[in-house]
Amino acid sequence: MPDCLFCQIVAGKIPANVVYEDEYLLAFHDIAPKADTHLLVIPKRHIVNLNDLSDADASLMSHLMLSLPAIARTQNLTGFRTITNTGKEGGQEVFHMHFHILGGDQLPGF
Ligand code: D5M
Repeated sequence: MPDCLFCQIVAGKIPANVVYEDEYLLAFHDIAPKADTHLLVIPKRHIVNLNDLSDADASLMSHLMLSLPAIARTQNLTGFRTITNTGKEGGQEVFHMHFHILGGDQLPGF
C-alpha cells in the first residue's frame, strides 16, 4: 500500500529502529514512546486492523501473538502491556495493524 507509513517502513523507504524481523513480521521502536520501552509489532503485509482479518489470517495472527513475548525479551522486558487500537473510534492513528508493546517501568493497573 504505497501511501501507508508502515508499509514504507517495511519497504525500507522510511527508517525505523528495528528490533525484530522475520518473514511475516517487523518490530520497531515507537517514534513517540508512551513508556520507557515502546515497541510496535506489525505484519509485513498490509492489514488495516483487527476488523480487516479473516479466517485466512489465523496462522499469521497466531504467529504474531506467539512472537510478542520473544520480541519483548529483545528489550529485556519480562512484564509488558500489549495494546492494539482498532479504528478511529478505538484511537487508531496509523491504519496498518500494529500491536504496541509497552514496558520498562512499573505500569499502572488498567
Ligand atoms: O499508534 C500509532 C503509533 O505509531 C503511535 O504510537 C506513533 C507511532 N508512529 C507514527 N509514526 C511512526 C514512525 N515513523 N516510526 C515509528 N512509530 C511511529 P495508533 O495505535 O495508531 O494510535
